Amino acid sequence: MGNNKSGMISKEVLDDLKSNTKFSEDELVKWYEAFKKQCPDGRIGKAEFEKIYSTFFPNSDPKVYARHVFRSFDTNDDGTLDFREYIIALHLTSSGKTDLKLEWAFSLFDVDRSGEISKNEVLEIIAAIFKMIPPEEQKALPDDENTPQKRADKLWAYFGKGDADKIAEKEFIEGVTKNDAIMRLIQYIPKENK
Ligand SMILES: [Ca+2]
Repeated sequence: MGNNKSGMISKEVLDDLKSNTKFSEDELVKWYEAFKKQCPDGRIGKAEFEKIYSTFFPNSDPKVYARHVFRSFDTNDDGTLDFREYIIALHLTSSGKTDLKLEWAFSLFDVDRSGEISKNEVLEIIAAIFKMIPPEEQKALPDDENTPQKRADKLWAYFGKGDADKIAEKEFIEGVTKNDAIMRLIQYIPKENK
């Protein structure tokens, strides 16, 4: 991946992105051209990624969340993402419950990559998600979801876990698939993108 000398997006990457994002072929080709202009070596760094992510959330602070999203895709820890990872990182966060999205959501919460998520990891990510919610919208949240701690407690209760328990990937994906309320707790989608 990323070694495309012609400067064109490869068919393999294009097909993959078409089936995993809401983008059309034309849009993806345009995104790719813009990406190559900004990142001629075909890879984007963490700071640049955070900057772009921030433009999608002008009324809140998505930096911490963007950092976690970046980490979840930068699986070899080299501090960069290629075009495919970049597009999926930016847009997997939109609506839907595809397998890819749920596997990714698990990796987002598994901060230390241990293969299980702890309540502390959940709290850390939910706190980052919370920062993306504009203050106006925070005020309108239900009483049992209006702080990161309450949200983490609620999520843990859905899974019937004690504070020291952990959740494995399969259990996490099954839980989220069965319960829409969990999905609502673990993501924030700005109103205009819904
Ligand atoms: Ca973990």
